[in-house]
Amino acid sequence: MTTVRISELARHDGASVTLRGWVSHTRSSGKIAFIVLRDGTGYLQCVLSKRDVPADLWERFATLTLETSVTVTGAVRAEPRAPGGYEMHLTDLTVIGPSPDFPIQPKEHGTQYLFEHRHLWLRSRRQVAIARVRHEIVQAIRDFFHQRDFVLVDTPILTGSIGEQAGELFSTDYFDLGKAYLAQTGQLYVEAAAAALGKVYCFGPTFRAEKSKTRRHLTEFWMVEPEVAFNDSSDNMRLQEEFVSYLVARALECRGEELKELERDTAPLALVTPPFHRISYTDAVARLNALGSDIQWGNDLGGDDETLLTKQYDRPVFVYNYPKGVKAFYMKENPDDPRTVLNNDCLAPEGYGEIIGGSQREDDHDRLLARIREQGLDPEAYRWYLDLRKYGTFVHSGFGLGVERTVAWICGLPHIRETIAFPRQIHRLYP
Ligand code: NSS
Repeated sequence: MTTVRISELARHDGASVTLRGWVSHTRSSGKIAFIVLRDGTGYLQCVLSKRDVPADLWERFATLTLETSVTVTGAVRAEPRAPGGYEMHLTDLTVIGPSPDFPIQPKEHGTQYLFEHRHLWLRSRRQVAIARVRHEIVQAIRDFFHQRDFVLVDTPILTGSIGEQAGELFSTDYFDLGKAYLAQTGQLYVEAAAAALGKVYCFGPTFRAEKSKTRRHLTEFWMVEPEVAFNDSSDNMRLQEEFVSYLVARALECRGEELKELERDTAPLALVTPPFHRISYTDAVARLNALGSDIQWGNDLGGDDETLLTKQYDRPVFVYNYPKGVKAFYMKENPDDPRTVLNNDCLAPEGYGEIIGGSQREDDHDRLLARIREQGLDPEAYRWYLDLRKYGTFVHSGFGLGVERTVAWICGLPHIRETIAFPRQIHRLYP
């Protein structure tokens, strides 16, 4: 007997095959019984007729509970009314592992309870759909950069130089060398690699000991960070809009089923094409004030400001040239207005807000050193980074896109914690 997966059933129409999976639903009229099985590739309705099967097989059906693992054998038949378009008429059924009192039942469970049972909750339809969309986006990220001749450079997770905010570091003892920090970004390292290879990117987990308990923050998240030699801030924004549009188009093209399962209205996603809207920070503050926000020039945009601003636009918007005071030391000063830097955030529409932070980098050795000192960082830890400005300095820029925020937006989820299998938050380390 051929063993197949549910996604392959179309090739076996009319044949008798074997399948392995978990019970996601059962019902019986007393004469006919139905089992909905899932195997990770899809869902399949299995049918059992009391009249046609041996008595022991019929009795075994009665022992099936939610998430029992089973092997089933039967004839595959096209059935337009069945989910997936096929049905299996069972001739055999074996229980592999029973599942008494599965903790997640088809009823309302609180969020807290579900996250405590995340290891089991992952099996639910919505969570499977989210995992597949995430997978597609991650694959699309790699494809986008590969097709454009970027070289992947893996950057260290244990680092000595602080990449973003000193206040949000996880640290650990590192032999005789003092403290090592878990990377907040791979950026400083891809800047070095850009001088070697021209167009590079890193893609991995990053860590921030953020005290923020918002729907947009995790303490461990995945970030992709391209860095391009000789790109200025405008080139950088053009790359971002092409990239984000590519990711959205790919999800729409390849994960329509999953987005439907998630009840995502895809109409706003279909609008995501270049060019995105562009507004300077200074104009954004004026706009926000007019909309009722009390943000003052010099403050960073808060979550509510981002939500308010993105609701004014039908596609993503770049907010560029923020005040120097709220941004990282490595951003290049704006020659036309030295109070600001040549950076941008990319805000996703429908209230989602920031998914990308990017900038042109300070390429002047002395200015960069001054910024490092101003921020109270130890110049010694950045000697290697300053070297990049001593030996063949070059205009360069790059950005970081947060995978979880992007997945939340594309899936239409209210919170980013469901976009990663095992989210890490201030109050969550298990499972
Ligand atoms: O801090 S960023 O704005 N920018 C950087 O880390 C730069 N070093 C990137 C670069 O230019 N190479 O973070 C970038 C993105 C941000 O827009 C979010 O989408 C995401 O990373 N991000 C987060 N996602 C989830 N949780 C947290 N805490 C978080 N922090 C940033």
